[in-house]
Amino acid sequence: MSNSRNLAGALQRLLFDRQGELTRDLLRQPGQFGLGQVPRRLAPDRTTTMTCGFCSTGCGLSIHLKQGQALNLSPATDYPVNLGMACPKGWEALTPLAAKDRATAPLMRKSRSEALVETDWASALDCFVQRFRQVQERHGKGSVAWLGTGQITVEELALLGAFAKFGMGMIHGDGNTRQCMATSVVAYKQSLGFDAPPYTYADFEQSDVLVFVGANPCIAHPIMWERVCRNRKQPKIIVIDPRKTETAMAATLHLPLEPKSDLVLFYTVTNLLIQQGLIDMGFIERSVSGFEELKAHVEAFTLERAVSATGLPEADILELVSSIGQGKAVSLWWTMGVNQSYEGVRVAQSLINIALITGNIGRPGTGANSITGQCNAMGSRMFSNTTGLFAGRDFTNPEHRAEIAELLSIDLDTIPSEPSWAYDQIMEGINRGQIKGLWVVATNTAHSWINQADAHDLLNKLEFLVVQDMYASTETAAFADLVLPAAGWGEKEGTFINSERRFGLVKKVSRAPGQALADFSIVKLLAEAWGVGAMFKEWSSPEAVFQILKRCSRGRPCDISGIRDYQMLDEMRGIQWPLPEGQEPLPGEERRLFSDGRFHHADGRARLLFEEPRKQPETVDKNYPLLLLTGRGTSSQWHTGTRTNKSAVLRKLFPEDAYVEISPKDARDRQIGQNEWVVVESRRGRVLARAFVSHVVRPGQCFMPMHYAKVNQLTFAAFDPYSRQPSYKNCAVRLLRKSEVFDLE
Ligand SMILES: Nc1nc2c(c(=O)[nH]1)N[C@H]1C(S)=C(S)[C@@H](COP(=O)(O)OP(=O)(O)OC[C@H]3O[C@@H](n4cnc5c(=O)[nH]c(N)nc54)[C@H](O)[C@@H]3O)O[C@H]1N2
Ligand SMILES: Nc1nc2c(c(=O)[nH]1)N[C@H]1C(S)=C(S)[C@@H](COP(=O)(O)OP(=O)(O)OC[C@H]3O[C@@H](n4cnc5c(=O)[nH]c(N)nc54)[C@H](O)[C@@H]3O)O[C@H]1N2
Ligand code: SF4
Ligand SMILES: [Mo]
Repeated sequence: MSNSRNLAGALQRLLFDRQGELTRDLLRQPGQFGLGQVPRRLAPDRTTTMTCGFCSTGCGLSIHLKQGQALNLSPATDYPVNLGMACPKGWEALTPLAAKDRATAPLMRKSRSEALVETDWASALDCFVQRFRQVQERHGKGSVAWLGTGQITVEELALLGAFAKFGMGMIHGDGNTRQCMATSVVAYKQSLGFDAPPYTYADFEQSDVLVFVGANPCIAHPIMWERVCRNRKQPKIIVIDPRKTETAMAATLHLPLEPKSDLVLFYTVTNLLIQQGLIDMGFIERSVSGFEELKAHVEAFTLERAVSATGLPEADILELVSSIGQGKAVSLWWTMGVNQSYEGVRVAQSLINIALITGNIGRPGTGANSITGQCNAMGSRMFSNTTGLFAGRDFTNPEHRAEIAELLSIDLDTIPSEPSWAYDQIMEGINRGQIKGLWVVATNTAHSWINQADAHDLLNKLEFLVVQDMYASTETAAFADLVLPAAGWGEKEGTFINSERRFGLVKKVSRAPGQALADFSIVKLLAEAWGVGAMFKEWSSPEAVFQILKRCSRGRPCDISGIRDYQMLDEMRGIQWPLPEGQEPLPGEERRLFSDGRFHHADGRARLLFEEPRKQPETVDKNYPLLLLTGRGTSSQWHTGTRTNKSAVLRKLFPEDAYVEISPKDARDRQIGQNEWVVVESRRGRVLARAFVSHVVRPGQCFMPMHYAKVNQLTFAAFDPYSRQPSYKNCAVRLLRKSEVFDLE
């Protein structure tokens, strides 16, 4: 093996860190690894608290250990996020670790026509290096790209991003956070000067008016919703969602607007707030720029126009205006109903504008607040080295590149001067033959990417595809030439950043099965095998990387130089960024941003940004008369189901078969009965689902949860032009009774 000397060196060094011990043993005796070893940091029988590995709420879970191994868990009562609560996924977080289909050894195939066969790590590393090098030699360094995630630790993301770009010479890498948070990132950057969600969860309890736009926290962020329920001010809760979701049912006012009419609605609200003098001129003069331009822009958005575009009653729109205008502490929250749209950035900014002109930012109970999705999407936004350079820097900025070269002691030339392509551009690059090799880490592209008919063809077009996952059974692994078995949450150490910017610790409380390794160890070994181990000498353990990232963050808005180490994070029950050196946090404290009315643009002012609404990319017509919305179905299902489908308890809490919510009227018109199998068809594909007839959706619309594999065979690939986030929430479909369709496979 050509890199054997380097690898031997890596093994020696890895000997000294916890994950390294595991790695070394594995390479000597593939398949021989047992469960005997106790993680060093933990005393054998006790309870330890760590952050949940599903959603971005970032609840603290107390893991009860026996001989150092997790036995079971309960929600931590002293964690400032969840205060003793957890949703079903949190309670069941340990179960997927023991699933039968865990990837326990690397798998490799020589050609696409052959099956994947088990191999050892040494051969797998060699294969990775040889095949990607071949692709780069033939097609250039930039012909290999990676797709990452918001579900591995900050330290793993940073190491992966540094190795891929500075070590392997890749230019393009992106992550599933593009499907999810790109819109918020761009909206905040343009408006506030930095990707800085300003809130803390205490704001849920301190608002007197909460407006949720395209967000269903009862299902997607249940513990955030519990925090809303703890609000003692009898707040007004306004939910703006085409569907009467669980959250809408619990609201004081539900505005079931026509899908994608949000921009017209919020420009109208802005216009009426200005006309009625319900704005904070003092704050605008001190802290905001672009007010006169915004005022002129929204004049055309009259109440009549909003009624016609949204289908909402005039009185409800006026109530929304007066609630926002007269509320003392108003908070505006949004999630995927805003972000996953062809004009998501401008919709998010229309909410930021409203918060700014009414002075609802920087005070308790206020804010223009994007709720994040995955456990570490916020880490991916700041430290994945994909679109942005470490700690919110730009690849195109020569000063930023020079700073990072110095901070990491690497050659300036290794840092690309162009930003990565976005996910869709990488997919398009595969289509054009510019991307020939792809490394997919902790995301399930073949299920979750928009318009699967294309996505599957594209994965097949690649010369070499590596999938690094906890399970070898994912839809994406089925396309892979090489599968690298990864440890999961609970089997490794590091940090996640939650929605309110809180770093929380993840600990190793369970042994990964077979030869599975932490993503951190896998990337370290790959760096050694690639011949760039020296570049990552200082990156010796997750905690060492945390120290490097502290250095990179110093002086930036996300400065964490005041967090001493993991122990401090543990003792403080997580710490929110920023925490510059010299600032001492109080245990369990909650901090929000912008209390001084200064933003991150050079002039300290926030910008009001706006644009004419765009046309929907695919509208309904005679042939495809229903608008399909997609999203989260139940609080016990997580995305593509690789983890939650493994729990018998969770499986009891969600329907086994794919289903489509349709209105009683549409069911009647088509003579479709409750629970009947129907065919949902778009211009791109056909999917079987059970009809769930319910008043949750309005006539003319239907809804499918994203957790069932075929949903994205229907979706239409349209993107926001600024964030390049996919517009998952609108495409045209028709519904047929199964008996009307004969040629289904
Ligand atoms: N149980 C569970 N929880 C999760 C996840 C999970 O898979 N399962 N995933 C996590 C992740 S990564 C994310 S990103 C979040 C997502 O969390 P949410 O965004 O809250 O969930 P979604 O169901 O995707 O979308 C929210 C709502 O947007 C509405 N919507 C659709 N179109 C429009 C529109 O045009 N305008 C408006 N105003 N609303 C619209 C939909 O009807 C839907 O109810 O959830 C996180 N939490
Ligand atoms: N139609 C439609 N499609 C959507 C959405 C929608 O609303 N509608 N929502 C989009 C959104 S917001 C998101 S975030 C995406 C999510 O889409 P994905 O990221 O594809 O979904 P997951 O099922 O979370 O995939 C994570 C993968 O990582 C693996 N994994 C988990 N932990 C680890 C680990 O520690 N290491 C490694 N190496 N692997 C690990 C899991 O087994 C799984 O295969 O879906 C998007 N797709
Ligand atoms: S709300 Fe999110 S973080 Fe909390 S237990 Fe549930 S999945 Fe985990
Ligand atoms: Mo997401």
